Amino acid sequence: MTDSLENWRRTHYSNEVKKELKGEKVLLMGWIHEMRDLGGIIFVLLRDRDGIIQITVPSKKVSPELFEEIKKLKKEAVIAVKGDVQESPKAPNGVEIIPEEIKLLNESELPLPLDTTGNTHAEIDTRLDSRFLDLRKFDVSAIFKIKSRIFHSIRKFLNERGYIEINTPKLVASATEGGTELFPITYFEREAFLGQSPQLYKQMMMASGFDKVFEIAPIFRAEEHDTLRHLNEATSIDLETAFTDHEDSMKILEELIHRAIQDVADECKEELETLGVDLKVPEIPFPRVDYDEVVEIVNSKGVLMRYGEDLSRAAEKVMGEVMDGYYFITGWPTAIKPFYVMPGFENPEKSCAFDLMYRDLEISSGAMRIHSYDLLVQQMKEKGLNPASFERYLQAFKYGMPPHSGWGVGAERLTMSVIGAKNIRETVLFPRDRRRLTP
Ligand code: AMO
Repeated sequence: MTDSLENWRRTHYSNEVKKELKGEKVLLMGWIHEMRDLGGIIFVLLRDRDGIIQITVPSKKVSPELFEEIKKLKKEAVIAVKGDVQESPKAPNGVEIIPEEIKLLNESELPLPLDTTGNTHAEIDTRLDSRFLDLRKFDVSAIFKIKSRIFHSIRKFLNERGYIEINTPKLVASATEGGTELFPITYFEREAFLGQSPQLYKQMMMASGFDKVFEIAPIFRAEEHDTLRHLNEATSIDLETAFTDHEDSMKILEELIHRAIQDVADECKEELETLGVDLKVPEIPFPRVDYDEVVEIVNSKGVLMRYGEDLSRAAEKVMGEVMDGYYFITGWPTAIKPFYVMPGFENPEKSCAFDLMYRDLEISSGAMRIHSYDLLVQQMKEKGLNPASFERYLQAFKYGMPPHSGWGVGAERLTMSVIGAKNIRETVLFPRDRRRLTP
């Protein structure tokens, strides 16, 4: 089983083998999904990334050696098969392969720790423990094909708009989103942290003159709570644009979400069908609900929310019942938003910050930022932060910082909203949560 692959090169994925290839020779590679040995005939279901194909082995049509070799194959073994395409109305895709040669590339131990057919229900923890096996199921891999399409679509959209993709450090010296949710690490003889957000870096890039930047990268949050919406390592899609305000940032965000969902609807039809998702492309502009109105709505539904409080879980649920789909919450009190958020121009108590929600789930936060050095230092002090520990960041505000705005979208939460997942862990290959650090 350590033979070379010489003369064994894949010609097709299973879903590419169609009736039009009738009579042609093909070479496929994959895993044994199921074996049905009916004595004189064996049916092998070969699974690859994109589907399942039937290999039909009638004892009368293949050599006795090949028949015996195939008979010995076991579930989830890795094989390559060369053969002829034949029409077969009862087989998946209406075709089957009559094998000429088979190569066993590797065996699989049995029993499997997880059923790969999906016929036996498994709890999420069992599935995550053997995630590579879990990912062999089409309803699981479909999620990641969709997530990949979302990233592709976002990159394409932002490239078209002239955004520059950047990479910023994930080993950092200070907090950005309020000091309690950091993972401390040892950085030689100093203390450092895993980055919670590229916030300070993307803002410094505005002082560089890059004008329009985005980054897709991990963020680390030492959240103690174990919920269906929080991860300790998530993927953030961050964007920052110079010479713009929060209204501009909301506009580009809704256009981007609209485009990503449109692309998924157009290009992931099979995956959506596998997941049973009837995806509706949301209309833009998304509704804007002022924070004051949110407080009123929540209280009117019997859930207590005082002015100046963030949305509790119960408040989010109320909003999710009232607002179906994507909507912005605007006009947040300055007091509960991070130090870099611009206070309102008419009423400084109400900030230039917004959140994008999908029903009861927060997908994104963003704002126009403070670009005045003095105001920024004042806001830091008001939030109990020490400006001295932000010296290198603050420097960028002394030498020509343009007005700017931006946002951060949680890629997993966005994916959840697209596929209707209830648990964020479904949208991460190897989730990091309060209890899970392996695999
Ligand atoms: P915020 O902290 O709201 O804002 O994060 C932005 C978005 O990131 C996602 N997110 C998470 N997803 C899963 N698990 C988590 N623990 C988690 N934490 C955050 C959410 C959230 O809306 N610097 C600002 C953004 C900006 O203003 O540009 C920030 O980090 O979808």
